[in-house]
Amino acid sequence: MKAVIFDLDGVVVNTAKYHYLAWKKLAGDLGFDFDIRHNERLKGVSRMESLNIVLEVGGITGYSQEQKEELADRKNQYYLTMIENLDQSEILPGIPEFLDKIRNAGYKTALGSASKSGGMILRKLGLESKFDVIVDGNLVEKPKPDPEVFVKGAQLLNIPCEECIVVEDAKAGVEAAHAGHMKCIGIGDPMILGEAEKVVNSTEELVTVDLEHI
Ligand code: B16
Ligand code: MG
Repeated sequence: MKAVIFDLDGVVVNTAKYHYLAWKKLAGDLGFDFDIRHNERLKGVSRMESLNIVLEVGGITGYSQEQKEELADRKNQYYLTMIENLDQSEILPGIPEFLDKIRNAGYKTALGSASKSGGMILRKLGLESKFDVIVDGNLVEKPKPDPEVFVKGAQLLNIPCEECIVVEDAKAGVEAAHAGHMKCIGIGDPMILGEAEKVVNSTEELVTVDLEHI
């Protein structure tokens, strides 16, 4: 194995809660409650696909493409306001140590995030220099579970996909890794991420994983 490709939201930083709160606020504007129970479905999927899920949960149909774009933009404005003061304190536990450990061991590192704010968030967290390559939602068109975001990372690193390991917290991301012929370490619930080669409970456990035997 030569490289580790990191999802951002839910792996490097807990922005998932701000995505959730921003969608909840939008749902409030539209007159319904978006409950945390439905949030798992939004993880790792694109902004527009997330909007479709939120509208489905609210039983809302009939919006034009233009109206949907306005709603997605509005949610993004809520989200950007919520993450304005994001800083290093929100980096998930063990991530800086894991990055240092694997980089010292010679692995290359990449970000592979569906979020258009991915690069900006890494800068806010002061982690930009820990990644050899940064691929975010601005560089790719096809949302996870399409492997494009990870394959692009491997290409920019100049490393074959088969020698890359993806770290993901979302089912769509595990599927994307496998579609790209990469191995995957899941962070979270084995019931949801069971298809990953290895699942750990939290980011803190990443340093204990033997990357050559997953
Ligand atoms: P944006 P990841 C994903 O980030 C989030 O998990 C998902 O909830 C979000 O809709 C998507 O990015 C797009 O984000 O609206 O900021 O472009 O997990 O791929 O790092
Ligand atoms: Mg994620």
